[in-house]
Parts: sequence; structure tokens; C-alpha cells
Amino acid sequence: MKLHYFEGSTTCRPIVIFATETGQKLQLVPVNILTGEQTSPAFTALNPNQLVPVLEEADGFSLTECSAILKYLADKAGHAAWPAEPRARAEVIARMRGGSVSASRRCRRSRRPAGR
Ligand SMILES: N[C@@H](CCC(=O)N[C@@H](CS)C(=O)NCC(=O)O)C(=O)O
Repeated sequence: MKLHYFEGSTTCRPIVIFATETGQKLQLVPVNILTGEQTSPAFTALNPNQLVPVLEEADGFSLTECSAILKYLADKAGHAAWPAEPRARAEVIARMRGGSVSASRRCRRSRRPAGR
């Protein structure tokens, strides 16, 4: 699997950590969001929203959104972090939604020029 990612991204890092923890090999494909590589035609074809992370399988299946990618990886690994029991699963969704929003905000803030 390929992960299109940016080294300093708070939405990419959890995926790299979780894949490592669950023994899933990722081929890391750097996308420099500071120089605008996320707006290239090739990357835009992968994610029209022009955001990392994007996970890409060898058969062409691709997935955006950090929390969706984490759940997909947990399903593939049969990991308890993504439980089948409805209430436990709903709690994971609630916690991940909060984490994703604040991580994404932190990421955008860190890219803003000083003083803005
Ligand atoms: N909701 C998305 C947010 C992804 C996101 O904000 N990615 C940032 C890096 S942390 C990005 O690619 N920014 C590029 C840009 O703003 O042009 C997710 O959770 O995956």
C-alpha cells in the first residue's frame, strides 16, 4: 500500500504509527504541501480536495480522510481498535471525530505565515 503523506502532518502521522503497530507495510510517497505539490494534476486526480493523507492500494483503490484510513487499516488487521459492537464502535467514531477536527486545525495553523 502507498501512503501519500507529508512528514509534518498531524493527519498522516497516526496512519504511519498505526500501520507500523499492526505490521502493515506502507510505501511512503512524500507530498510537499508547503510547496503546493498537493495541487498537482496527478495528486488532484487522487484527491480532488488536494489534502494528504491518501492511501492507495495496488489494485487502484484509494481512500482519503485520516479516520477512514485508520478504520480501514484496523479492519484489514482485525484490530480491536475498531470494534464491531455498536456502542463501542460509536464511541470510537465520537473520539476520532474530535481528534480529526483538532488535528486538522493544528495542521492548518502551522502552515499559516507568522502573524496571520
Ligand atoms: N479531514 C482531512 C484533513 C486533511 C488535512 O487537513 N490535510 C492537510 C495536512 S494536515 C493538508 O493536506 N493540507 C494541504 C492544504 O491545506 O493545502 C483528514 O482528516 O484527513
